[in-house]
Amino acid sequence: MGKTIIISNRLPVQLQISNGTIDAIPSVGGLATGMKSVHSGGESLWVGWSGLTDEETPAALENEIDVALKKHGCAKIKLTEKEIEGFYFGFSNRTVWPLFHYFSEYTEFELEFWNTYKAVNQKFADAIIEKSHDNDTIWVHDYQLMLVPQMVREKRPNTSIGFFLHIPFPSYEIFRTLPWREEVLEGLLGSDLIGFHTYDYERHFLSSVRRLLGLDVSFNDVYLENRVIKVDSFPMGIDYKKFASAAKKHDSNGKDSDLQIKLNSHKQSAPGTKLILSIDRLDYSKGIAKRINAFEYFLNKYPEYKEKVRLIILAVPSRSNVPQYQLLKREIDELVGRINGELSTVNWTPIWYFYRSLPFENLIDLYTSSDIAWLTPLRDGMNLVAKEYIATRTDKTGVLILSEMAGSANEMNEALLINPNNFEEQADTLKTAITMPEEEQISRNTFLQKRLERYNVEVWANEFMGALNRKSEENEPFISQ
Ligand code: ADQ
Repeated sequence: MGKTIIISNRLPVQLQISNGTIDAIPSVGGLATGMKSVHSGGESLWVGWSGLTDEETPAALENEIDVALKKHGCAKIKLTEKEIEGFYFGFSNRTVWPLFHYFSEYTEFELEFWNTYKAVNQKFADAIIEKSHDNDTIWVHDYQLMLVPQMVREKRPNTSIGFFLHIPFPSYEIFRTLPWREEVLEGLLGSDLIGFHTYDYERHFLSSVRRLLGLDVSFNDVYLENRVIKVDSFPMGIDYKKFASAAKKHDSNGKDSDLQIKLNSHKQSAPGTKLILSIDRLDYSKGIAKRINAFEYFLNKYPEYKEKVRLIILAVPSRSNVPQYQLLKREIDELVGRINGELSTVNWTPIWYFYRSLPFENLIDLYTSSDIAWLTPLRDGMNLVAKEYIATRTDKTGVLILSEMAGSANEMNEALLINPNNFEEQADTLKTAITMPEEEQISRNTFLQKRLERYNVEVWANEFMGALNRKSEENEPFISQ
């Protein structure tokens, strides 16, 4: 048994350069946490971009950077500004991201983006080929690297390769519009196992494989001449313990953050007021602007809730180099300004809007202080915020309103599920959430918490790896023929 090599666009550490010294700080994101059980001391290697372009990397520090990364089991891929522009901001985020989230009107089909995407995928593949052996297991992550499995397979036909897509795989009717659709499918089919968050994404992928490549597909197997590829769904979980225990500690230690003090004073000054929370990256797929419009619709339909509810919007800056994201930022700024301007009273501002990334402790403050979480993505591969909110509700109260278009809605039937395009339904659902008896909240959340605790992110990673190992063993006889 060889080692495990994980490949993702970004490494699970952030480089910090100050006064000529380098630090690699581990990231706290879900993927980094989930992979802990797979990416463990000395036995595995994580390959990805460090977050610094070649132009930003001081030449004198190259070696030190490599040493700092090595301590975390990481190795970097070097990318120039131009490569990041075409590969990441271009093909990944102006072609694949909008297309796979059903925003056809935002999708740009630029040959130059595609060519850079291919070249950068080849760079990743070359690095893996150089660093791996035949008996290693390779796990490739996400939409930025869809060509890597086939590129590695060409040079390492016997290596076990898994791929996991963190975003939706769209229906055939959407996917077929991509000029390079066959190449993308062939890239993915270099894997032994291809994983998606949901059964629907899996079916969409298989349907595209069958219709565009004419390959034999039976249940969730794709038949190639010399290999059978397994396609399956692995809904990603969260580090349940981390969120639940942070929330417990939060309840018991007396020290409050500034944010928590503000949240407490809000509760004291306006008893009975409900806090409604939404947290997302600032991304058009998350439906933030529609949510704000739906909130205004709700306040007009049920004016008795004016001064009784407050919407907190926490939007994390994201991809601000891409024009659609700049437009969205402006749209949200204007919407919040207009609604607050029109509806605020001396005692009440309907919307609190934060545009920033917050430390983990503050996320917990918000999750634990909010009576309702309202998440309305128009499309979302999974949506981990929904799961994190439920995990922090230590007394089991709280109501989750969740878009049906989020992958997580498949596993969270006890939440109030809504269509984010239906304002009427959302206004009524907000009312239901505000008036939901505590026993009902507790009963719904009891089911949700049990499921999230059981199917946590570590189980997710282990199940994927287990399935990949089984698949590779099954493929061995084909390979040795
Ligand atoms: P994202 O689109 O980034 O992920 P999501 O799954 O909701 O969406 O994860 C966001 C993460 O960022 C959460 O863990 C959350 O705690 C954190 N976060 C949000 N706001 C923050 C803030 N202000 N400060 C600090 N942290 C914040 C992609 C796909 C999703 C899929 C995941 C995992 O788009 O559909 O669920 O990958 O596969």
